Amino acid sequence: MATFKEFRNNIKPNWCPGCGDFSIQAAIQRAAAAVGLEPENLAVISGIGCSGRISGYINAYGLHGIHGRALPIAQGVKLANRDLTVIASGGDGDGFAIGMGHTVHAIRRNINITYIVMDNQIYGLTKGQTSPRSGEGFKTKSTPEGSVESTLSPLEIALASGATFVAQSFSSDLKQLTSLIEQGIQHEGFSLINVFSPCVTFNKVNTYDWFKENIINLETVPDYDPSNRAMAMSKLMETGSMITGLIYQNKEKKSYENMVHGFKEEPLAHQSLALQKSEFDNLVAEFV
Ligand SMILES: Cc1ncc(C[n+]2csc(CCOP(=O)(O)OP(=O)(O)O)c2C)c(N)n1
Ligand code: SF4
Repeated sequence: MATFKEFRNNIKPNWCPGCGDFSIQAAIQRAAAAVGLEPENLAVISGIGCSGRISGYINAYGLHGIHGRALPIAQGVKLANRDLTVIASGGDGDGFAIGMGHTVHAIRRNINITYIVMDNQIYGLTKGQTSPRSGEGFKTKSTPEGSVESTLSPLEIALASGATFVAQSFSSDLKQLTSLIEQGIQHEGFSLINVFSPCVTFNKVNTYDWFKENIINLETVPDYDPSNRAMAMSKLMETGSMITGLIYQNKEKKSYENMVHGFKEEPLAHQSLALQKSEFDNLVAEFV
């Protein structure tokens, strides 16, 4: 059985020292080993951003895709080969700005993949502009007077869109983060895990200390019930989405692959898709 070290490769991440993304890389490697995967069973599909580089830093199948398009690619991979465990990953800009349409529809489609958003509340790669997750009044080069737009609450949107697994964690809490990724992988359906991952270079507001002061771990909330969608929604609204832990899970709903008609047991990736010569000749005959 593979250990987490076997999910490492020899590529040195070029993230800034202290970037929250390092812990997410480690948590994915640990969770993959803990649920018994081998590197050849895992595909990590990412978008574009500092966070998007993660697919190159894990020893598994990987694809560093297009900005905002990690989910369409990841869903395609899973539908073509359901034998693979598929993790999609990217920044809050990637998933909640340009990619938000894909995020909402992937949530309601409920294909069995795990989506890990590395939420630093800023655009890191392009050197520090506001993202939809930036706080109101947040000053950047693109908003020198402070952002006047409302901060997006993607986890509330996820719940309203029929999500079956919603969780949130913090890069500094490797134990909780690893456990949530394990649960996300094992969940049947789409799992969304938003991870507060500080950008130490451009975000001087939402720092490690700021998160430590503002996060409420759901383990400390008496009688919290993650199977209760209304409770999950009200806790998110009450706390400005600052809760961490398993926020909501619906274990009853089947994943897309298990409900859609005509989905064959044999993954598409293993089927013989070549045309017979007679089928090819018939097709050509239609055009000549
Ligand atoms: C279609 C497209 N639009 C814009 C960009 C420029 N761009 C690259 S990364 C990025 C945002 C990065 O922020 P985020 O997704 O939050 O990731 P981070 O770098 O913070 O990890 C943008 C706007 C692009 N590469 N492609
Ligand atoms: S710019 Fe920010 S998000 Fe990008 S690697 Fe550096 S600390 Fe991480």
